[in-house]
Amino acid sequence: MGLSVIPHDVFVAYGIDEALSQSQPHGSGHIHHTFCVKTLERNYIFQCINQKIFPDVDALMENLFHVTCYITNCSTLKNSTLRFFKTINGGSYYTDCQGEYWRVMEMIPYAVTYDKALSAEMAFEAGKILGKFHFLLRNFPSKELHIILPGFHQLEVRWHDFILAMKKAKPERLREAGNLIQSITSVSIDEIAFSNKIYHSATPRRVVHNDPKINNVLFDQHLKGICMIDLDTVMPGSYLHDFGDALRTTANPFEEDEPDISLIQFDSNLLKAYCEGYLPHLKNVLTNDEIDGLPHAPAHMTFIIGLRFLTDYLNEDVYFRIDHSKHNLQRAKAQFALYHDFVMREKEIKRIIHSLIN
Ligand code: GN1
Ligand code: MG
Repeated sequence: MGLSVIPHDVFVAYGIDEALSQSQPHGSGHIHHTFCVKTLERNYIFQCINQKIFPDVDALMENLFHVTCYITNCSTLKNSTLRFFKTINGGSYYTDCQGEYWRVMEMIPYAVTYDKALSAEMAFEAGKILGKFHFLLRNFPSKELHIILPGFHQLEVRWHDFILAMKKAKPERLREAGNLIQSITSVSIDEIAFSNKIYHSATPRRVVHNDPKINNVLFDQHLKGICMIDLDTVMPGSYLHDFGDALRTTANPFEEDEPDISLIQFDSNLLKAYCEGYLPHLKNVLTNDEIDGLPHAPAHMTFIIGLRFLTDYLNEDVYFRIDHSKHNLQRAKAQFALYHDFVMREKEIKRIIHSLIN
């Protein structure tokens, strides 16, 4: 999908005058094509949905309208969530003449996303926004949500995909990834056990974001958090996945694909600030099982995402958008370096969490 412009009929479907608007590509997501469209009255985000990853667009958009309307109804704050527009025919999305699916949402004025936390204050804000999101959705009727991507964070499923990818991979890709594959195989058993505990034990099913990385938090011009964005993966799941994925990115002062892996370490000030923002909202909601799982959650989610990048490298980059042929391998190496640091310093993480919860 090499998309650089929005087709004319999309503007018509949403009743927006193309001649009086300016559009340009927007954001750094790996999945959809996103544009910012500025008009005289209002600015919009237009998104072309990746159908390979989200084939059931009706279910996806139903979830999005359901969750965003629910949040809007229970929050008194302005911009507490995204606002999607319907087409002039009342549709939740539009299919263009090429068969691509488009959705349109309001662009919140002066709101920005960042790929990294620039300060502890920003990490705190990001934590606060996820905490509020979880808190507002704590009584949402989760059975009413469609399961958009089954087993999304289930490591057994991801590991199975990885084994298949290894079997089918080109020899040079296997060779390039050889050392990394060796280094993760020995720890996979523990991670799969942790994942199974989340999926099969008493850990409650919650309504969670499933992709709460730092660049899915919207900030205002004073770097105050506004709301969570990219709600495609909101599904019943575990707080541990969200907490872990948020720290995978927010506590990491390096890029997700940092090429010099010898530098990669998480920053405990960022991690602490995130927890200070997040935990107060959930203190009385979390079960003991969930609290026990929190210190390992960042390592666990980093392992899962690293494995998905590696699998995609072996599969010749069919899932994540890449900038160069070894991009997914570079991402995987960076994620596993971060994983090892999280594991090595887990006691430090536990101390921070417990100092805030007890
Ligand atoms: C993808 O859509 P985007 O780029 O925010 C992926 C997440 C990964 C992330 C890694 C639906 O997120 O699961 O954590 O890349 N989303 C999907 O940056 O697979
Ligand atoms: Mg996403």
